Amino acid sequence: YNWQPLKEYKEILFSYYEGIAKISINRPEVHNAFTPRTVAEMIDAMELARQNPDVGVIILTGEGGKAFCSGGDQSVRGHGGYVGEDTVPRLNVLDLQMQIRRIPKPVIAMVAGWAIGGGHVLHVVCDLTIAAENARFGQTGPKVGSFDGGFGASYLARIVGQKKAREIWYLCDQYNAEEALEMGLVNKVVPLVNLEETTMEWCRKMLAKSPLALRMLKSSFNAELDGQAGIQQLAGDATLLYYLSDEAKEGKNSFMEKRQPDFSKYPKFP
Ligand code: 1HA
Repeated sequence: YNWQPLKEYKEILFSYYEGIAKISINRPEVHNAFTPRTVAEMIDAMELARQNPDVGVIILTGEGGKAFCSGGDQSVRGHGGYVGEDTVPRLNVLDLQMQIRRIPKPVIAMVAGWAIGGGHVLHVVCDLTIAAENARFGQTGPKVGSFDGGFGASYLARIVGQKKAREIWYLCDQYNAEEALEMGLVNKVVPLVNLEETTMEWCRKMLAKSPLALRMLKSSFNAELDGQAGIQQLAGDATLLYYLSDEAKEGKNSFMEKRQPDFSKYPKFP
């Protein structure tokens, strides 16, 4: 695939090919562990992918074939969070998780090798996950002195069930691709050599579908778990659709033309 770079970063790669944006963590020497900078770059790229009208689907992945992401870089973990070049401790990966759920385009995790700790949660919050046969999944929080009780716990439990989610967090075991597939944690398992090809095939299938329908489905799937914020997202999409109607336009036009609106011809559906 002829991936075209969209923007240069230090710790990630961000590229584009035929409607698809790819965000790839580029720290293979530490199994793609993230620093505050890695996350800030991913947040920036994700926002650019959201704003880019040519992008319909986003792939989240890691370079090197040995890891998707091994979570927060423990070597920069300090007092109060992961400490960036500015010496300020941060947990900004939580913002990235929100962004992945909020972006009104499907985000698909392409997982080879380790998806561990905060890196595991990143694939969990993606819409879909395609795993290579060498993929390994797990949480490490209680082992390394951390926990993600947000989406990392509650949304994981929605996916694999309460018992399994508690097992994953309490025992910190690692699970292979087959086990992940069995518990509904991933959508498909393929040989490593076919990982990108299969992911691209899934992306193309989604790109051929109605973008508004996919958008409505994503906000609908999110709505219940996200509570008031989820309803806001779904309602925002309803407003978007309403703005496309002549009925809504009559309201705006009447205001601009300084006259009373005439909604009489619009149907009062049963
Ligand atoms: O929990 C949170 C958060 C919660 C709330 C809010 C925000 C959060 C943000 C983040 C996180 C977390 O991510 S906590 C969990 C952090 N991650 C981990 O505990 C995983 C650490 N890594 C491992 O357990 C293992 O590396 C591994 C099971 C993934 C792979 O083992 P393997 O194949 O034996 O490789 P290993 O030799 O351990 O790793 C290769 C190199 O990568 C090593 O460096 P080297 O000795 O060659 O110099 C290793 O130190 C480095 N590395 C791997 N993972 C990390 C890492 N370096 C820093 N941070 C890492 N996470």
